Amino acid sequence: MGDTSNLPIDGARLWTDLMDLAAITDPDRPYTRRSFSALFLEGRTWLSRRFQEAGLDVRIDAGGNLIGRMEGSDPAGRTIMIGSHSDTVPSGGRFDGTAGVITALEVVRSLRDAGRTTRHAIEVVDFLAEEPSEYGLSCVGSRAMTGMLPAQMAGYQDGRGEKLLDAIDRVGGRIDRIGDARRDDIAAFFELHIEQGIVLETGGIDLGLVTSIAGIARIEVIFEGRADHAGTTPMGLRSDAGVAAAQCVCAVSELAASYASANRGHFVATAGVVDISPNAANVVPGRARLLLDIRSEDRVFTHEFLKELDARTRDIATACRVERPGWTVLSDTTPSLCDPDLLDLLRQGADDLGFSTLCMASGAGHDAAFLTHVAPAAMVFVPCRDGRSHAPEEWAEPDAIAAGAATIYEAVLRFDARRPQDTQDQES
Ligand code: HGY
Ligand code: MN
Ligand code: MN
Repeated sequence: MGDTSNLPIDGARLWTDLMDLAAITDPDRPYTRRSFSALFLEGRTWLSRRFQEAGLDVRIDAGGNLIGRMEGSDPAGRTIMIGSHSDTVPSGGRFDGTAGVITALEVVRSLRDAGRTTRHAIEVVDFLAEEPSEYGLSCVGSRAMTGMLPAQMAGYQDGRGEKLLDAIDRVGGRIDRIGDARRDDIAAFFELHIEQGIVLETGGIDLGLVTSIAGIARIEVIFEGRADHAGTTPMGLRSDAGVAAAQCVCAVSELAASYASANRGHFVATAGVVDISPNAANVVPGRARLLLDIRSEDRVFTHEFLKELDARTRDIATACRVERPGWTVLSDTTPSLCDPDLLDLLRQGADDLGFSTLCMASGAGHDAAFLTHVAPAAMVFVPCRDGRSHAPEEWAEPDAIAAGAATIYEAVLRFDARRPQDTQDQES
C-alpha cells in the first residue's frame, strides 16, 4: 500500500463515519439495513444530517435517491456525481455500498476544507435499493435516475402485497413524477466500491479500475405440486414441489459450471432464494418459489443459458409430477462499459498519489452500470479481506478506502480543470 499519511482527504473522518453508519443495523443480524425498512430510513436520517453538516443542499429525488449538492462556480456547468448505496443484503457487511457513499461525502468535505471551488456542481448520492429488494428488483433509484424503471417493474409487490411504487413514495420519492428523477446534466459519475473478490488482495494491488460491469438477469421460478400428509402419502403418488426445487437448484449449478468453462468470459448463476410452502416437517411441499441470479459479460450467452434452463425446469416439473406455472424474467440488464477517459483520470490520480492500479471487470452489479446509460461513469475498487462480501466478515482496511477516496478526489479536480469547451465537447 502506498503512503497514506499525506492525502488530500481526511481518512480518519471517513472511517469514523463508516463505522457510525454500520452501527445502524438490525442487532440480531449484523449488518442489516434492508432498503425501505425503518433501519434504512434511520440510516438515511443520519446521512442527511452528515450531508447538511457538510454544507450540501439535501433532497430526495422522485426516484427515492438521497442527493446532497454543492453548487459549482459556473451556473451553466453540469454536474459531477459521486455515490453508491446505503442499503445492505440481509446479514451483509459494513462496506458494500456505504464505502462509496461516505467516500463521496469525504471528497466534497475535503474540497471545502481545501477552499477549492469547482466549475461543475458536485453531487453526493445514496441510490435507493441497490441490493435486490423485497419487491424482487435491485438498483431501483439508479433505474429511476436513468429512465429504466418502467411501470411494470414499479408494480412489483413484496410478500405483504405492498407495491414498489408505494414503497418509493413511502421513503420520500414521487412515483407520480418519476420522470423528474431522470438526469441529463451529469458530466461524470464516479463510484468507489469494495472489490467483493480476491484479485486485488492476492495481487497486492492498491486499487482496481473497473472497465466493465457484468450484465445480470434475475428470474422467478414457481413449481406447484400438491401438499400431502408426509406420513401416509406413498412416494410414487407425490407431487413434491420441494423435490422439483432441489433439482432446479442442482440444474442451475451444473449448467452454470459448464457455461463458466466455455471460455466466453465471466459466467456465474445462483439460486439464492428457495421458498417452499407450507414449509412444515410433516407436509409434502405443495409449492416452491425460487429466485435465480445469472451474470455474464455476454448477454447472448446469458440468453442461451436461460433457454436451456427453461427447458430443463420443464423436464424437472414433468418428472416430479408438478406444474411450473411461473418462469418470470424480473430483470435483465446488459453488461456495461465504464468510460476510458475517466478511468485514465483515476489512473493519473492514483499514480500521482503513489498507488498501484489494475484494470479489471466487475462480476458484481453496481449503480454505475445504470449511470453508464446517461453519463461517462467509472468505478474504483478497493481490496477486501479474503474477497469476502455479502457477509458480516466483510472487511476493508482504512488506508485502502482512504487511498480510493483520495484518487477520486484527484480525478474530480482533473476533470473539473479541463477547459469548458473540452468538457463541452466531452459532454455534447
Ligand atoms: O448483487 C450484486 O452484485 C451487488 O452487490 N448488489
Ligand atoms: Mn451488494
Ligand atoms: Mn454494492
